[in-house]
Amino acid sequence: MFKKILVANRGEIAVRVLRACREAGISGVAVYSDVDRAALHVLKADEAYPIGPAPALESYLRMDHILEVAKRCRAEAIHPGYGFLAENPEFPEACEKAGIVFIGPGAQAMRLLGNKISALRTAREVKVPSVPSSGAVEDLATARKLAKEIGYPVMLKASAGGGGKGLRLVQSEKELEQLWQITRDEVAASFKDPTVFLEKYLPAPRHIEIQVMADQDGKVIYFPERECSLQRRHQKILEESPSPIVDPSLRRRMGEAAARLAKKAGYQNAGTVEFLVDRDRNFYFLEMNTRLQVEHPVTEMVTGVDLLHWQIRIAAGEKISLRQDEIQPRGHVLECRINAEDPENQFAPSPGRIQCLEEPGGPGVRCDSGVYAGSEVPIHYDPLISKLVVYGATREEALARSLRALSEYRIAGIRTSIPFFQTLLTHPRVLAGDLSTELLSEILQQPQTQDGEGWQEAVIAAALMYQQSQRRRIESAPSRWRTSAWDERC
Ligand code: MV4
Repeated sequence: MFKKILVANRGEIAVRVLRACREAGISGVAVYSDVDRAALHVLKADEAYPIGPAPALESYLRMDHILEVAKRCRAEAIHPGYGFLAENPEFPEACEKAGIVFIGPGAQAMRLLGNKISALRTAREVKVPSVPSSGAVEDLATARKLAKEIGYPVMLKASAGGGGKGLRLVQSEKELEQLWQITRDEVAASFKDPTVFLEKYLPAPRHIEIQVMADQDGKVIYFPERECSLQRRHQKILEESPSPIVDPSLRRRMGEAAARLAKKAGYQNAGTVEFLVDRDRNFYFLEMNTRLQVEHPVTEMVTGVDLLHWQIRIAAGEKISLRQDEIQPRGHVLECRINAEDPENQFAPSPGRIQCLEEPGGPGVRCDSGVYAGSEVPIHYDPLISKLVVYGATREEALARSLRALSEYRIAGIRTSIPFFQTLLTHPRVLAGDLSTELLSEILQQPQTQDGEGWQEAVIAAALMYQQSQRRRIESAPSRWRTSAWDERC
């Protein structure tokens, strides 16, 4: 086993990895940019070293600086977290050259799956369903022809895509003509690989993903699904497991499909296979994320498996000793991503010093945080400051507990998305589990819509569990949730 691991990240995920190291008796090394000198991940580490100025390009994205630190402090392995260098195949290559283990997949699998066209091809080879799509499209004439074959509406996508960049819904040939060059230019400016392709558009799907874990022996296991349909600008907001629409048969079919793809790609370590699921519960492969994801605690809490523990052991060459049939969802888990942003001002970033902080606890509550009272939230990075992950025996209990935990959560000095979640978790469609990737923008456009059917029972169940006294407060303005005594002190 490794004696020392360097964490090439910051914030809550760096803290998460450092906790896993401490539990395993491994020394944890933090790296930090100038503005993160006193960040929580630095305080939680056994050693910490500076890697450059605040802009990520000059610090957390500097492979050379990070590898220099790793060599100097004799770290045997590097955990990349998510974002930054996590999905850059040049990083595992550079680690290998430096004789350091990269805790994640190999560069080859990362390249194969990072390219959406080759990932789709690989999926097809192992009979993982996907929506009808084209291969690389070079010019407008070909795009016209292929779009007609697929049938409108279609989506224009970047093969190197991510974060919604170069993603366009195209309703007609006329629109294709208008959008073709704009999209091509945008993709060429955003990615090294300018390739675009077309896909049949699936209206209002759910986004459901499968966590997989593969060891160096080629054993692949899959975990119960996470539903991540509630997103804003391609950023997930709320995640849960199990999905309200997945039954044991669909869970097994999606899991086996994900495991087949991982195996075919020669995948190693933790990864996530994303699917779109339509109203008839057909699932279609979307893409594979070659990293540990933000929402991994949802899977940890619903299965009791420590994913970091296995990531580290697999990277050290250990075989997975878990049996597939041991991995079952138990109860229900919800995760709220708490961002330093102002929900009353179009979710504008809200950096600054955290004056006071009171994180929730109690039954079923796990708060994976990257901040402390007095710490600074820099403007330079992702706005995620913590994840509120809540377990309940049932979905209703998880909802009621999440609302209880949100009501305990106090952060002074910056704006956060906490009040927004208090509204979101009482929305009829959310209470009913009637989710889609388009729901959040519908809610934001018209906050009090009450459409959708069959939600009444769930509303009543969750609301009753949450107590009558809280009900009035849920319906009132979010800003009224603070106690004045606490506010005065902070
Ligand atoms: C789609 C789709 C509908 N049909 N592809 C968005 C991000 C990128 N990873 C793929 N995305 C989508 N691809 C087809 N053929 C709808 C989306 C989509 C979406 C997917 C998952 C989660 C949130 C989303 C929000 C808008 C659109």
